Amino acid sequence: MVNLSRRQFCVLGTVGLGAALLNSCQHQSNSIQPVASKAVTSASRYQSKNGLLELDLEARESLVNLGDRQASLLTYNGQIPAPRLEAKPGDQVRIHFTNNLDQPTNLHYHGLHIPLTGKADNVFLQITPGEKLTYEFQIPENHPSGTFWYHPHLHGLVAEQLFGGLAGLFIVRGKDEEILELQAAQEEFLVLQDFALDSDGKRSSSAQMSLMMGREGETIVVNGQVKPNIDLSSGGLLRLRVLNASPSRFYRLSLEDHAFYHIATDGNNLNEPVEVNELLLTPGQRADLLVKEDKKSGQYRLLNLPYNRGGMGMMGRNNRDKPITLATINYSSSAKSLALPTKLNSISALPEPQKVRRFELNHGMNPSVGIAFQINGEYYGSKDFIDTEVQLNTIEDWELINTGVMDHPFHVHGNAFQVISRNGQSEPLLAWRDTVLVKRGETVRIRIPFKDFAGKTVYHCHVLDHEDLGMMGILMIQDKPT
Ligand SMILES: [Cu+2]
Repeated sequence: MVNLSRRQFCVLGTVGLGAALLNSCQHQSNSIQPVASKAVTSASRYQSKNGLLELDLEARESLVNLGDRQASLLTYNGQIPAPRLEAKPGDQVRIHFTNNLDQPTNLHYHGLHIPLTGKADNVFLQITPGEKLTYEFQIPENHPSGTFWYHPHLHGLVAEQLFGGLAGLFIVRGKDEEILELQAAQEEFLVLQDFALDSDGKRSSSAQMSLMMGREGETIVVNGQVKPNIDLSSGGLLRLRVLNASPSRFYRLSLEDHAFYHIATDGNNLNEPVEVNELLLTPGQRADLLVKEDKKSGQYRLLNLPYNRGGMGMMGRNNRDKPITLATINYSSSAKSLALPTKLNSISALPEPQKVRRFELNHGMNPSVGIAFQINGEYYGSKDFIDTEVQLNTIEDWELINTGVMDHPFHVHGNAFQVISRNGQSEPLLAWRDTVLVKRGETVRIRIPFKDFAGKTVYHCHVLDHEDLGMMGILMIQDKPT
């Protein structure tokens, strides 16, 4: 890796990082003072040690450098993106969390298969301003290796807090990552976020119309940088681990003159690499992509291609009508040619479900806020009972029917699922996902095994304004028949 600033090095630090340098990056982040007057942009990573991942995490407003300007954003530990957390299956996780925002918040561990109750992945917790809470949970021994993330999930404030910047990666590194070809690849993490800022670098408030569509900002950043250059040290194989941490913006990714080899959907490896020319990443989703550095030396733009996610009459708009450069990847070709992995996982299709349910996604009216986004005609909070009750250790098919005019990426907390069909056509790709796009007019059937953890959680649209405006339901996983 060449031409990287110290900050980039900390952000992009890879397998080869020396312990001393890593400590230096962590020390740098720990030493940041909790004041909004100081510009800080460093991002760090925390790794588990002797089976424990322990850190202090503080949510607060901070000044950060975005490209050539300063912005006042909501951060964890003053950083955009938030520190990258890395743990192994079986590890204990202890996060000493402090809320120094001026509004309540909490933490959701998106995609992790961990307890849904207590001080774990419990979205019903509410941490008021000034309050501290220690999150503590164990990552199961048999947890898949993969790309997960953490962000706030307090209903009504989720979009605003994500759009403020609160998001970070949570990487699980287990045995299924010990694939020689992957270990030989150069690993880079790309956290995609967008912000709406005024001329003073303050966060602009969103108009009601844009909340209906889901808010998007004109400033797009990759790892907190505007159009960064990613310099690769030598020709070979590049592994891009991409997170869409935007509250609403879709990213239709492509790399000039290169194909992607898609190796993981959300938090799980595919069985083998799948060659694609582009990849659509909706809010909440992650993708792991290999790129062969086999073209001539040069600069290749990572692009966000146009995508129309629908709209409501006059409010509708296509988000962008021409490609946008997200980052530029630079490499010098060499004689070195690294092989692609051939086998990455051994996913088998789930057995037939015990139950089938239907969920219709659309919008309607809520007397108190106007337009509400709904699941089966109900908006979140319109009643105080459980929307969906399932039994632990059963498998269900959920038919997700989008009868509205906008696309909705659907996320289920706690348990990954397989997509069975779209509009009645079998899904060709056998994969685990935790967030799936249901395009307007589309019916997507997913199959979910409810495993290991009973308790109350949620499912919702991951266009987070839609979630905040009601497109969420409560899921109760019962551990014995009632
Ligand atoms: Cu939606």
